[in-house]
Amino acid sequence: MTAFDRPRGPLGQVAVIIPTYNERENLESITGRVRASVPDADILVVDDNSPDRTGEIADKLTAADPHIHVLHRQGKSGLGSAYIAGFRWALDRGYGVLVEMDADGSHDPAELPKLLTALADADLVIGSRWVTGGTVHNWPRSREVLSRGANAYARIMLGVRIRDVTAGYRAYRAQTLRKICLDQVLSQGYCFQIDLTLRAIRAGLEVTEVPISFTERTLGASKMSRAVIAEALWRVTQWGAASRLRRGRGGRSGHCLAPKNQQH
Ligand SMILES: Nc1nc2c(ncn2[C@@H]2O[C@H](COP(=O)(O)OP(=O)(O)OP(=O)(O)O)[C@@H](O)[C@H]2O)c(=O)[nH]1
Ligand SMILES: [Mg+2]
Repeated sequence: MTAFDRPRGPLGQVAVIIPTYNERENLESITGRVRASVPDADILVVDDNSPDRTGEIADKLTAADPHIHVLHRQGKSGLGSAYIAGFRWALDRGYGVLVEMDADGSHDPAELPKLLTALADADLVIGSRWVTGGTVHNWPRSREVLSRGANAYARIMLGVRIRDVTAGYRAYRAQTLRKICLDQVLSQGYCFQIDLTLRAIRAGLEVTEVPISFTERTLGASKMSRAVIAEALWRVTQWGAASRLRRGRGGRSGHCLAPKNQQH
């Protein structure tokens, strides 16, 4: 039986995790759009004490709607650690599906039902810009080159078939996150997405891409930086070299092998 044929249980309750750092212009709109698109889903905002007081807006939304929750953290600790904190919150409360979504409107909540439908036959669904049917709006040529280049490099170095391994619009089954050793994940920026994809693939899980329409933010500032790019480049190179070395020695990937803590 292949991973694809393996029967999977019902999806269960959905938690949409939205990390925020200085997203006050965007938060109310994105939560409203999620609520309209998938009314049964709950939302968890993970705010890192945003100086623009996004956290206060999250508190107001939480007070007005029992489907919206907020996790306040003390200070900016990175996208990866915000998602891990959000995953733990949702896993502890028994949610069956955990969704990653940016606050800036790049990920269209109207496309969430498509991701959830695909999750019926998968362990992780990635909303992909770079499969047939995927589109990107309002990106300068330089961002497209960067994203396509990063994906090509990751595919070659890591030997994965995923077209958009850095994508941040995703739906995980809770069981997937339980299997992939979250406590070992140290990656932060785009690399966090690559790291979790690689762990899912190496755990023998089914990872599927569905095309999405991605739109660059119109409000607020990007948190993308040279450090984020450098982290991804460095870690992907390390992981690629380590897996080549393992293959050369006839080693095998085990349940929790990928990517090992000491390789970060
Ligand atoms: N809690 C938390 N959220 C963060 C942090 N860094 C980024 N975010 C949020 O993560 C999401 C993605 O960040 P963006 O700045 O949009 O980064 P990006 O989408 O990779 O880059 P752009 O395409 O330029 O927008 C947004 O909702 C941010 O507010 C952080 O350190 N902590
Ligand atoms: Mg963004």
